[in-house]
Amino acid sequence: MAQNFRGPRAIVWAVIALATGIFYQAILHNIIFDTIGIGREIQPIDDFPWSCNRLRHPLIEGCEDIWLDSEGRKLYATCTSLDTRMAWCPGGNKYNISARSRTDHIAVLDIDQPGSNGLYGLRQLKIGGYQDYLDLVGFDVRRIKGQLRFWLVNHRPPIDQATGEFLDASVVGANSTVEIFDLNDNTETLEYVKTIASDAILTPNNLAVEEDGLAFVVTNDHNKKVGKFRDLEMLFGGGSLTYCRSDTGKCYIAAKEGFSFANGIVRDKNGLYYVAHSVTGHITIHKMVNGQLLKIDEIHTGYPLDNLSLDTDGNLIAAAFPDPIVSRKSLTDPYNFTSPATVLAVNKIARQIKERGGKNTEVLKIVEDRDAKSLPSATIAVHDAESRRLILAGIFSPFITICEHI
Ligand SMILES: *[C@@H]1O[C@H](CO)[C@@H](O)[C@H](O)[C@H]1NC(C)=O
Ligand SMILES: *[C@@H]1O[C@H](CO)[C@@H](O)[C@H](O)[C@H]1NC(C)=O
Ligand SMILES: CC(=O)N[C@H]1CO[C@H](CO)[C@@H](O)[C@@H]1O
Ligand SMILES: CC(=O)N[C@H]1CO[C@H](CO)[C@@H](O)[C@@H]1O
Repeated sequence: MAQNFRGPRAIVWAVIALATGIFYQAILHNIIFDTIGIGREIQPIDDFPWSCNRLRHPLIEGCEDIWLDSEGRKLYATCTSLDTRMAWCPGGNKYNISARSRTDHIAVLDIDQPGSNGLYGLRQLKIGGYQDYLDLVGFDVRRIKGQLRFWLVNHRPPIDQATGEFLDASVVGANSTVEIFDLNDNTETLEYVKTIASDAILTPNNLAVEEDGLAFVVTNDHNKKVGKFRDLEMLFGGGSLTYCRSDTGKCYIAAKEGFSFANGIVRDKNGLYYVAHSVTGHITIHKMVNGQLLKIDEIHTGYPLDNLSLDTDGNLIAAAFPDPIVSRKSLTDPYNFTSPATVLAVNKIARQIKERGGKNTEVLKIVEDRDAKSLPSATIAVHDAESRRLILAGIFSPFITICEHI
């Protein structure tokens, strides 16, 4: 009998070994070396040619996303109190609706005028024509006929239509929508235009708007709004891209294979979309073909990534976590604990992809802060090509940082 079993058992073990090998290659290797970062050298900030300053004010706490108006020379940021971020953060499985401080707002800074207090005239935009409260995270902006139009991801708490009471968000998830607003520059008021609500806007993290200001693409960081096994998506991947039209309000899922916590997204002038995968550290490049956002190439950065931005010279900037284990600590005690941060750049990304392909694309580390001296626990970095400054913010950071090139 024993003889008889040897054959099948050997096959079973061979299959397990093979599967483990593949798993190791595909996933574990990635987790150990890219996600957790064993053996990665983290450099002190003094190794880099930047002089960095922290800006502290309640209006620039918990800024998830920032957008630089390089023409109007203003910086816009979606911020709220850290207490809110720790209570209500559907992407991070935090669902306590009542613990929100309801202070979400868009902060504005005049980026070329530091002023006597060094806060760049910090203030917040007013909101017009919108009755509800906004729960802000990622956003994008386009200048259309001289006016700035904002697309804001809004993690609305779910509401029972019959009673008007909140539903349990840990059971049904957030009711995430995209809100469109036009900025009235004279009064600094965002005037409500419309809401895009769709089942395809599932777990939105960030979005990128097309040049024409009509179509936009949303990253969903998970496959499901809630659920027992949602965290396993961290290991086995999850997420998708949703394509929407601002005019018709129609949305559909336009790519769903091969994501691992789809996070930041940007679109370049040639119509290519770049998507950051937080867990694997890959940046995938997508092109619209027959209504689907086809993956045409990818770049392996070797770092767990967060949000992306493109500067006016076509350089891609990525905020990365060099030490995710320490980063987790800064999520639970963000006032007292800032995690190390890394900013990566892929210069002239469109040209590099075209000429060398994703595999041979050069990924540069432009600044790193091992000792968390100056940078925030950054989830977004933008580069102002005109003044050669970097601006960094973090969803769980009580300040933002501006770095000048020296
Ligand atoms: C939600 O937050 C409120 C107010 O801070 C608190 O009283 C309550 O216990 C929290 N609920 C849960 C489920 O953590
Ligand atoms: C979600 O928001 C949309 C847009 O305001 C609304 O029509 C819908 O009823 C909301 N659904 C829930 C469950 O809150
Ligand atoms: C704008 C944007 O993509 N923000 C994301 C940055 O990363 C954090 C942490 O992963 C996400 O929660 C944000 O949604
Ligand atoms: C242990 C510690 O330093 N706690 C501090 C963390 O930050 C908060 C808010 O600034 C302080 O009140 C705590 O004392």
